Amino acid sequence: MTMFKQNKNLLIIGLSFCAVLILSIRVCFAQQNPIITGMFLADPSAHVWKDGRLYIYPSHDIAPPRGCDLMDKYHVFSTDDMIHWVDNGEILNASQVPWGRKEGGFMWAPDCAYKNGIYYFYFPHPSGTDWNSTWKIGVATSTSPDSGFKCQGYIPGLESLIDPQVFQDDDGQYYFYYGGGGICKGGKLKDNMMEIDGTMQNMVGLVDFHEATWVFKRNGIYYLTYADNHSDATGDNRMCYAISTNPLGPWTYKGVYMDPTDSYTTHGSVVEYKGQWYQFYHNSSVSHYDWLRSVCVDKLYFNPDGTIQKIVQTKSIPPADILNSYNGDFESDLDSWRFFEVPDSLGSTATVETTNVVQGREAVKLTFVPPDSTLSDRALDNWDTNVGVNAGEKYTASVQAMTTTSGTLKLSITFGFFDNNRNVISEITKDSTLTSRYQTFSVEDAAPANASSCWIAFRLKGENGKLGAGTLFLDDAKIVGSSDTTATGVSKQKTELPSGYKLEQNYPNPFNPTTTVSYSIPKASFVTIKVYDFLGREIETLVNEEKSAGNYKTEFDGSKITSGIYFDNMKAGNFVETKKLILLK
Ligand code: FUB
Repeated sequence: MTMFKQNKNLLIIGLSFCAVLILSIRVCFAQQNPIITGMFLADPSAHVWKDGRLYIYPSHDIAPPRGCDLMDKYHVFSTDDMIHWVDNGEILNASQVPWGRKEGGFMWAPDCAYKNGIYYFYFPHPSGTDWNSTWKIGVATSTSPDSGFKCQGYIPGLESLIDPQVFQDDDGQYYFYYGGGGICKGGKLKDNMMEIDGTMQNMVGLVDFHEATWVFKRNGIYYLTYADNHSDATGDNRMCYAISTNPLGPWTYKGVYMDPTDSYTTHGSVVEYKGQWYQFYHNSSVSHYDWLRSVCVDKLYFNPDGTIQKIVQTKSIPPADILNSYNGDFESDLDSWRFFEVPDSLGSTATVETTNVVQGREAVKLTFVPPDSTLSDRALDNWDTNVGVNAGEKYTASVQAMTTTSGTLKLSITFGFFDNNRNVISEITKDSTLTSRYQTFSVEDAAPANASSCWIAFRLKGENGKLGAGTLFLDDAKIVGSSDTTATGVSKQKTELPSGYKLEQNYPNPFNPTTTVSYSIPKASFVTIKVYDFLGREIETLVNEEKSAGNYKTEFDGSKITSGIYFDNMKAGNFVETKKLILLK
């Protein structure tokens, strides 16, 4: 939020598969950051509930990344191994808050507490158009940690502050903390968990407090962690902490224990799970925007005297894996792609992040800094490909594309034809505005009389002065001919639509290491296909997007997991189907 920079004192301020145990499977994935890349999330509050799972309650960043005003919902995620994370779905939306500001948005850092069979979800949300002076701390309750939350109202009598947190002491007493813009307060919660017992007190002894209060207890010591006021040279927040022998202080400042990430804000939670302490936090390593953040976790260690060791922020997930989490494989009917670096003389840089596009294994990510408003030889092009065409026939060149900077960038597709001597005899270019979801973009053209082959190129276009950088994700590129007598390398156009939903048995099966999953949908639907191991742990999302009616296929790559039985599960509307996959190495 630029407003943060302008005034520090502003108030910021399973699936249950009944599978018979046939083979012993060990999943070999290692934890990498960010832990969730399919959506932008920040401010993770972590808790271990009575079912033995660890849950995080983050806030949800929304594109375009102009600040925190668009944040309008909360999702819950959970794990039982710190590696496989399940999105348990949306639990609350700004539109469901009866007393909330009419414009919505501003669903900032939340927390959750459990007492006597009820989960209490605390969230900061303004009650008026003047958001900065009308914050309230809402309370929604449910009997489940990840669904069924209903707004009950807000905690009465509080100041307009943010970032609520609830801590339960060993004697069962619950404490409520919140704060921002230099003020941090705490107090006891009444038995009803929705009112303060007595008065809120200033948390005395904190140094350079900014926001993001989190209190926990270890070996009789109370710890209060928080974000400081951007005092690092980069201007980004650091995580600090203070300790006390009393849950409401006074506190003794102990210093910075986490350096800034690559994001302007920092906000985290500390939790012990299965004998290991963890620090949850966010960074901007996927988007490179301060306000499109991603949730991370790292181990937290204590010295013998109880002080906290500096958090080592593990490296971000490799680009190829980020690409997989967006949309799976690059199913191109084309081959022999080549890439262009933007010449330095233009003052721009472009990078292509993919392991092996030529063999069609990954989606393609192009990053441009800054985006260029002109068309020239950059981006992704398969100029070298000799996709044969029939003179006079109509062809459709298409690709699925998305950007994380919705609405401000354009995808430019150029589709052209060569003659026998590889002279360009025609080309057309179409620009379309990109969104943060994959959409299919296409260009149609008829092959001229002397055409012998065609090519397609994709470029990212920005509007100069509007944005400093951009990222383009591409998947599923095709050139499709309109007749049945298509030439080499060009697919036939399909006209028959499926009559029902169907998830086909994968082929081959058993497989090693890749297999193709085919599916059909009779009408436009949001389709999710996920792969699970036989204990119901999610291994990979193959499809998670709106699809138009048609027959599709996607590939599952088992090269990173061990032999065994897995399941792919498809959901589309009310349709659900599961098939068994056997990986034999
Ligand atoms: O995510 C919105 C706000 O940014 C949080 O409430 C603050 O802690 C900061 O992370």
